[in-house]
Parts: sequence; structure tokens; C-alpha cells
Amino acid sequence: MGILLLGVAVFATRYYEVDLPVWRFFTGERAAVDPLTLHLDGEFVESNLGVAQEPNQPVTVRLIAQQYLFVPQCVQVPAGVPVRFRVTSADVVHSLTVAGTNFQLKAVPGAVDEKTFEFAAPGEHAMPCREFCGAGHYAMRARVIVVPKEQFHLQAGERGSCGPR
Ligand SMILES: [Cu+2]
Repeated sequence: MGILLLGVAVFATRYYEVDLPVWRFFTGERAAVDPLTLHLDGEFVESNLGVAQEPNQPVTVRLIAQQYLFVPQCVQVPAGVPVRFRVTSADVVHSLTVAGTNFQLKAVPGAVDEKTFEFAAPGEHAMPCREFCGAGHYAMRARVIVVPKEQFHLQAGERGSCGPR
């Protein structure tokens, strides 16, 4: 009985770590992104991380969350236009937030989460992780620098960041 209850509890609370992998095992559904090869292949390859502005696309920020940092650690985006954030995780579940706003985006291994946010005014915000992810959680934060629209320039194919990768 105790084992059964424990099983139920695990399934009820550990969605990403337990339920999803079990579901994928039985359905043969593949993960959208493989956490083990993230940096090497596909959308989240090292050279594609950071800020992008492609024709007919919103300004897009791609970040990898991992214990205990975001890659890249700083991004620069324009004010007054929608900015699309796409994140995934290389290890456990994290959450990207923007201090002083209600923006929150889960970073989940094996999945890509996306949310669009518009910064009203230029300025600088911390982007802390809000999902307890281990010993270094409280130091896990990226930065976003919001510049006036006119000062934001990225060529097609170029990727922007403003901090060490
Ligand atoms: Cu975290």
C-alpha cells in the first residue's frame, strides 16, 4: 500500500522527470531536443544561441539553462517590440524570469518552451532562475539589457550577446 501511494505521489509531482519519460518510452515519441547533444546540433547549437533577427521573424532570444547558469549570460534586446524567448534545459527543470515583471518561462530538458515579451522601456533587468534547481540555484541569473529600438542592429545570420558564453 505504501509503495502504491509512493508511486502515485511520484507520478503526481514529478511530471518532467518521471511521467514524460515514461510516456515517451511507451509511445515512442521523441524528445524535441536532446539535452545531451544540445550544444552540438540543432537549434540550440552554440553558434545559434543569443539574440537573432531574421527577416519576417520577431527578435528571438535563444537560451540554454543549465546548473547553474544561462547561456549566454547576457542578451541585448530592443524596447517596444515583441521579443520571442525560446529556452530549453541541458539538465534539470529551470525557470527564466525577468526581475520586476511577471515574465516566467520554464526551461525543461527535452522540450523547447517559448514566450513573447515586450519591454516597455530601455533599461537593465536581472533574469534569475525561479525554479529551485540545486545548490547553486540562488546564483543562477542572466541579464537583459534593453536598448532603444533605433540602437538595436543585428544582421541576418548574426547572433548577439553581451556577456561571456
Ligand atoms: Cu536553475
